[in-house]
Amino acid sequence: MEENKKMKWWDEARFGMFIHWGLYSILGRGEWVLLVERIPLKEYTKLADRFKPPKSFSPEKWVKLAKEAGMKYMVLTTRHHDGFCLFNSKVSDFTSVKTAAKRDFVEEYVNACRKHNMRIGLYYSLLDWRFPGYFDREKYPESFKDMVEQAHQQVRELMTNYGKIDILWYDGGWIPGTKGEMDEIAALWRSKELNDMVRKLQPDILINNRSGLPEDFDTPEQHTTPSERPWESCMTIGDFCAWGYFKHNPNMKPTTQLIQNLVSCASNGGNYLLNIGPKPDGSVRNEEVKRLKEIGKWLNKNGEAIYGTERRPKDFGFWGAGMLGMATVKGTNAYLHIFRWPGDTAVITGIKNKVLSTRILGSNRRLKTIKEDGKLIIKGLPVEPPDRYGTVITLELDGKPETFDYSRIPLI
Ligand code: FHN
Repeated sequence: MEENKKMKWWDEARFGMFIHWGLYSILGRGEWVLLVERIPLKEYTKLADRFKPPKSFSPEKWVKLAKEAGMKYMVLTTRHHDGFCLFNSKVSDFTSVKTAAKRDFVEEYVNACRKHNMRIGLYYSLLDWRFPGYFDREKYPESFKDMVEQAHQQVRELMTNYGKIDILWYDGGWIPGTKGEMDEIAALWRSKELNDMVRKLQPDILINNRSGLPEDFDTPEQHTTPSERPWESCMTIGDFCAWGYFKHNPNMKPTTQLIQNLVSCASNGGNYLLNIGPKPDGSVRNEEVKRLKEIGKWLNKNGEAIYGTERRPKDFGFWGAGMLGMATVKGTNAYLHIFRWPGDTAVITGIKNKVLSTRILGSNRRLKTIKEDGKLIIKGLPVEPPDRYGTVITLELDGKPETFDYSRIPLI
């Protein structure tokens, strides 16, 4: 399939759900707990005896929540850095299938996604902290080799046993004792060989850039810095270090900020992959559910200004990303996402196009718009912001959105 054709659905999706869930969820101190507390492996392994979500839990609950939030795809940690697999593996006994749960959660998740027409992403951590060779490959060369081999085998299993997969989301490619150069990382994981195999098994799959090779898209983490290539920003709702369930996680971002992050991604042509860290029983904490439902409601009304939007032209942010908010564009429409409501009149500078109509998204009422000295003056707006999370004003333009540069023009 042609490259851009393959990316089309992803490019239009703009919003996805990331899920970090595994043994670490039991301890409630984040997904790095094994390493940061240097828990003896024997002790940590025993957590598998307690990882037994109730029968009533089904990953379908996550899928339904993602749908309600307006998300178009999901990415589940099939295995994080602790090596515990949520899937059946012939090359490891440390899996949810061979321990207390006796369930293949990847299979359940994949089936639930298919049932609800949700695009399917699988996260896989290349590194596995259980291997001494990961920490010191000079001292334990065989162990390092085994870890790499395990990754190849397990990625093959994931790409073979669950039907069509839309995204392979690698993580944990970095290796202690290297300079972290991409070429070096790719050589150590034999990533070219690995990804060739993946593409053979899953011709339409999208692969992220964390195996040391650029592949299909970049993955800025906890920030929304755009890149020239396709990109997706992944973020937690709570503190930056808490992807997996962290019981005490007081800094949950407010819904306004999460929506602004989503708009910031869309306005720069990127996707937003927003994380939840379910509890050990699979349930999602109220603070996360509440925010996701609020975003979903907002998207129900304003999705037109997010899904399928294009990377806005350079400099289009001169006004769009200015004092009032940000802009997204689609075809000959520009959408002004007003986060800081100006009152009954909005003054927008820098738009070159002729404006054919101005409306608040979702309303048929045309707003009076005057073009004066290159400025756009939108009149008759409600005095108070119509939407507390962000009101979208749609400008229908006479062509593709264009701006002119004000920076050298003195004030009159
Ligand atoms: O170490 C991980 C972290 O736990 C989390 O999974 C994030 C998600 O992108 N990735 C790693 C750090 O880059």
